[in-house]
Amino acid sequence: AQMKPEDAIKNRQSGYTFMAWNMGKIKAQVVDGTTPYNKDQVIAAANVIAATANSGMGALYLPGTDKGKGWKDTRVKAEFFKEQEEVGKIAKNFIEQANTLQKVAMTGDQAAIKAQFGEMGKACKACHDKYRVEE
Ligand code: ASC
Repeated sequence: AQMKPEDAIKNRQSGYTFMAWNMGKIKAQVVDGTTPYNKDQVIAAANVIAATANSGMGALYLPGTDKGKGWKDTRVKAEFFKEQEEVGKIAKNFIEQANTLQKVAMTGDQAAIKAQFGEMGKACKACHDKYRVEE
């Protein structure tokens, strides 16, 4: 049974929201220093991001999920569905960067985690710049 378009949209948005919350934890601990660094918490956050990135979210971009009930329901541009090759490259890079962050998190090297977090952020931004409707 095919998922309803609105459920696919909800699922993918949940994935991005949960990743963003976990990115925020890493940012606070290793980039901004507003929260004390806790190795286990950063590993846990990196694990969530990597697991979500590897979960096959591409399957949630079903036909009919380009507009939902209107732009208020999804911010993905129509081009995303037409540029499969470019989207695939961006997604693959994001997955690689998330997997690398997970490995680096386990070392506990805060400078290296910060650098890799930045690299992963660039991968997030690559998709936003091309395919996210700005509010
Ligand atoms: C985050 C978040 C994003 C990315 C992006 C990186 O924490 O919510 O969408 O990082 O800002 O450029």
